[in-house]
Amino acid sequence: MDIWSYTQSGYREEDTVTNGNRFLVGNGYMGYRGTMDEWGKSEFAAVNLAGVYDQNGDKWREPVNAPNGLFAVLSVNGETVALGKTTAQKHTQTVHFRRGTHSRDTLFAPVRIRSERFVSMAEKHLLCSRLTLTFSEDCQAELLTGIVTDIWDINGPHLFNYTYQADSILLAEARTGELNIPVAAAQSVKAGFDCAEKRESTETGVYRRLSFNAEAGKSYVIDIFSAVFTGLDDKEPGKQAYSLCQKAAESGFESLLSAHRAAWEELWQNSAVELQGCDEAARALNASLYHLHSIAPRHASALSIPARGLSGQTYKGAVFWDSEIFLFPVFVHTEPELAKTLLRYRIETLPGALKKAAEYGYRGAFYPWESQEGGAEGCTDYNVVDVFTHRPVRTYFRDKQIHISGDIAYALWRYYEITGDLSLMREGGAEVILQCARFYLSRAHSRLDTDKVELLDVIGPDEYHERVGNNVFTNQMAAHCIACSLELPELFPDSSFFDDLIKKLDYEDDFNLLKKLLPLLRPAFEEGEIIEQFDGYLELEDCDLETVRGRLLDEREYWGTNHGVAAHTRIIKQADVIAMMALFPSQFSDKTVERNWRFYEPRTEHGSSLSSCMYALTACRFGQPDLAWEHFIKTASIDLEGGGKNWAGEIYIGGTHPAANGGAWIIAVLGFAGLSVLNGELTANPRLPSQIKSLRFPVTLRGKRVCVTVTHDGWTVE
Ligand code: IFM
Repeated sequence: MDIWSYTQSGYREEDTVTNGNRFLVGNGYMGYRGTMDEWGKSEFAAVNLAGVYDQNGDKWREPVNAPNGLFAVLSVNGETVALGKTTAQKHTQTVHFRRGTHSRDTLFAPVRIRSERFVSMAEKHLLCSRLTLTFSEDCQAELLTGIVTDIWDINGPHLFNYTYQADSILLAEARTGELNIPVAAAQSVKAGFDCAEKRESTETGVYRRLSFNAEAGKSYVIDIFSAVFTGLDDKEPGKQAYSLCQKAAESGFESLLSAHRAAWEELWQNSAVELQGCDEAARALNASLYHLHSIAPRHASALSIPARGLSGQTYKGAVFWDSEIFLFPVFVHTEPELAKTLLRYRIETLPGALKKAAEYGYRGAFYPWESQEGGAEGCTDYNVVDVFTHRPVRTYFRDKQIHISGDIAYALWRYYEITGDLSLMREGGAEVILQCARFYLSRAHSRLDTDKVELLDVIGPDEYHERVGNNVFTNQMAAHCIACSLELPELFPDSSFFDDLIKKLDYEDDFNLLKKLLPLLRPAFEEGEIIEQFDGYLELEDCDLETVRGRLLDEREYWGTNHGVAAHTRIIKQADVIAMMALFPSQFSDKTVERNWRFYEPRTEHGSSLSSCMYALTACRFGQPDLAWEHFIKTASIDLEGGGKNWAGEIYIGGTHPAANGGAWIIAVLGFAGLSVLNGELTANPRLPSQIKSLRFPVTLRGKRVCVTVTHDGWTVE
């Protein structure tokens, strides 16, 4: 088995959507779905842009898809040749993880079409594709290629007032509807043979037709380059796109590919985990890291990663807690600069969080549950559509999932703990922590009849139980955030930085109140107890998962909300108490973790791709890595298998799964190898499952790369 690529043979129409995700190529600036060269909007071809959003009317706000400049469809003797419409005798589609490319090889009766495509890791605005056409008979061939502007959108269209230019470089320019952001795509081609060229613009884009007399047995190579710029990159995106395409054609495919491959190779040098003992797992882990690298915002200084990466507009292209809890750990250990980029996004979007808190009548920072640019809340009050009535259902993710602020504070604190670097705290991280703590201060309820302080009416990670009281995960996150805020002064003993900040935020009284609040809010746990997920959880119906699943009337039905099948039972969507234990390992004994694991795991639907990672990690911690294995495989292979849920009620939620991709690395490195880094000091505590012989992986420590090797007999570091 080649652990550095994944190939699918044969064509099945029903795989179109999943393959678009599975075979995605990207570079953090944009993602190109794994579709055929000749496909368009009906096959969900898309060039998804990071960080550019638009709202059409009162539809959901979502990221913008750029015009597709790699489109190319062949006609042979006047007949269009297209997968899905023309019968293919053989067809394979491959994603190459190490080189960061996509390829297809399709044999139709008159022609074999091969292509190799990449979104350049060396030049963020550039997409490249090489088409090789080999004919089995002499014929008249015509390749229609150009920039398609009639593109797939879930809640679009988003681009208006197109203008086209059709000289040797094609150019399409438009503006977004809501914020009037210019978006431009250009295309150039280089054909390695003589052909006649005609150009045209139509309602669906701007094209060129390359016609030639093809000879049987001969191969014809055409290189296509497309560049995308927006008004967020440059004042004249059209000019930039045009000139980059010109340069790309001059440089040529081979040289652009080699720069791209070198950039990918460097990423792998910093991150590849060599897993010996199970090739399938090794490949799934490579696939996971491949997907993470393809969407990591290396081009920006303050940007985060949407929950479905750059695979489309699902989940409104929004950033969730996934970034801090499932992606940040990978980057802080392998590429700390990128971890900073993710966290700077939260620092920069603090104004959005302050505004959201104020809208709900609270003080401090209440971060968006689904964060878009500038910290705009993308989550709506009606985030699910009922499959029976087709009506939007009132959901409470937006207003009640208050652990989000604590999750962000948690990651900021971890960044400091792991790296010992205070720069992020100075750059605004400390202010974020203080504002998040202030939010919990204003959100907490104190009771007059007891000295208890509570967080009522919340949703924890288990979204199937809405509006519960004292979800322990939430209380623990809030308490941790407050504890961090109280520890902040110790980080700056000799400077006026902290005092100035307290003054600026008028925080003195709050600081004193937080000192009182912390012991009242912090959950207390008894050794070995089953921790109740929220008040009253243990009084809910205790039935098994299959019983609850059997109550579904429609497989797309949403399990949560008032009427959902799980809401009145102990069946939970995803790790909740166990997620807390995974994040605070020193606070729970192995015995307590194992008891709770064995209680909650059978009651967990794992309806979220975030769930298994937490169960696997904790199983390693209590010394049962074999219990973690299945969860690891499920997490790591999610995007190869096309796993995960595709529907929440009638809302499509498919795409790639960055949190699971990060989760795969977390299980391997923090779980199986038991890596822990504190203040630049590294230790490991190997817990390898029987399927794995050894793991070898790089970690970046204070700017230096060290390599850790873990076997069943111990560990070494070079
Ligand atoms: O953040 C998650 C959430 O925990 C479960 N639903 C999907 C979201 C995005 O991945």
